[in-house]
Amino acid sequence: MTSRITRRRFGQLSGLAAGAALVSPAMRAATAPDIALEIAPYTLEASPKHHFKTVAYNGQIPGPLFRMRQGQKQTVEIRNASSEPEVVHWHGLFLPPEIDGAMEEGTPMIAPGGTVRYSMTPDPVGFRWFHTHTFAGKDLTKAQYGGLHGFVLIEPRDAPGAYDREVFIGLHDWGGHFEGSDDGAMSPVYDVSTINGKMLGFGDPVRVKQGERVMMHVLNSSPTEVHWIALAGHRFQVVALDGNAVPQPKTVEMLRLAPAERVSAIVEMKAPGKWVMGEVRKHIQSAGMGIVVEYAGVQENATWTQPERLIWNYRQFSASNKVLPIGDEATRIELTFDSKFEGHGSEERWRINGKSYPDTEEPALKAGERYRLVMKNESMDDHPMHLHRHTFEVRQVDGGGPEMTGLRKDVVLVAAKSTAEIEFVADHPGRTLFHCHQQDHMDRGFMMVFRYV
Ligand SMILES: [Cu+2]
Repeated sequence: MTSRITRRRFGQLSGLAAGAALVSPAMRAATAPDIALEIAPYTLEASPKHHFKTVAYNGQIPGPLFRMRQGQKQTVEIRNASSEPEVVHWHGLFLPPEIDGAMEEGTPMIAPGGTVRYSMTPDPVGFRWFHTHTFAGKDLTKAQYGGLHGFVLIEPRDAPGAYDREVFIGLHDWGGHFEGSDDGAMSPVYDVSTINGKMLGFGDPVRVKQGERVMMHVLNSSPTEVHWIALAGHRFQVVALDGNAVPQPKTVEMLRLAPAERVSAIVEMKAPGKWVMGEVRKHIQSAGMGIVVEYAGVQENATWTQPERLIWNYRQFSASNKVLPIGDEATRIELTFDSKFEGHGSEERWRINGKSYPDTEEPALKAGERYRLVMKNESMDDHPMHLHRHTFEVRQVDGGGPEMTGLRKDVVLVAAKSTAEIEFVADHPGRTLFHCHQQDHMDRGFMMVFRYV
């Protein structure tokens, strides 16, 4: 315990906002928090031959799973035992900006050696997650590249799920370096890809029994990569996207997850054997992105079957046929995404309406009003756009088709050279960050803040 005392630095009180407080050892001893996080150096062993020196939550990757009840107050204590300032973002929760976990909203950073304690009220119900929200720049071991992430499940007060087992699956990519792409700009590429911190064949298998219905909560915590996941011999009944129940559950061959997206899907275990669940694209599965799903009592090698095509669309889960409610005219906010080439061998500068953060516009929202973000992506890249502290409805993707309803998310992948439209009600006053979840893009200006007036 002495190490805790010597690491404390009283000079770091500045910048602490309401709701956060430095904790004395006496206070800590008096009441144990519901949620305790320690951020500290860690070496990940993805396989005996692949080690990554990084930083982790509570000495594990992925970090811990926190189960919470909706509306039941949680005390949180975060100790930063790393050598860099840190901040923890609660992704998909409706929290005040002081604790949401983005300095752009006003959450204070936790200095090295510092501890913060605050309380939060978990909402909404569903599969959420937490992760670091720092800057990496050219250092592809930092921020989201470093794999600081963990799972949150906010459970309703009643209603047990219609399944026998829950499994949490986290996708990540490691060992990134910049490489020039066709257009001359630099993008990260990776050496190793993992599921729950392990390369295929090196982690514990997911153990199941015949006849079980298994709820798979899959999170893509990759700093920059979209991933496609299949489970050989099985199909996924998708019941929730980004933790929110979909209007039309659908059974699909594979899942597509952009960075920060989550899919919750039920798998019926009715094909006894030993199977690979992993990236559909061979080179990424070969780089490690896979996990074995093993039925009880089966002795054989794990089997993979290669799907021929990548198939996914958001629309199939929405209630496209529903008649839209009358009179919910939303105020349109037009946002054009593009990038500014800054020379061969450089990363581009990302822009929203011609400006990069911190110079981006700060659109004003009125509490209780409905807004439609009309996003025009003029770039050659797909962008996973994330709105903090709110849930939105996906209304249009890929530039057209009938209006979609009922598909509630907090990240939407806006395809290259395409448009997408989302709507949300401004019901959580306070500064609200909106950004591309690709770490290299947000680091290069792809962020803006909405403010309430
Ligand atoms: Cu982007």
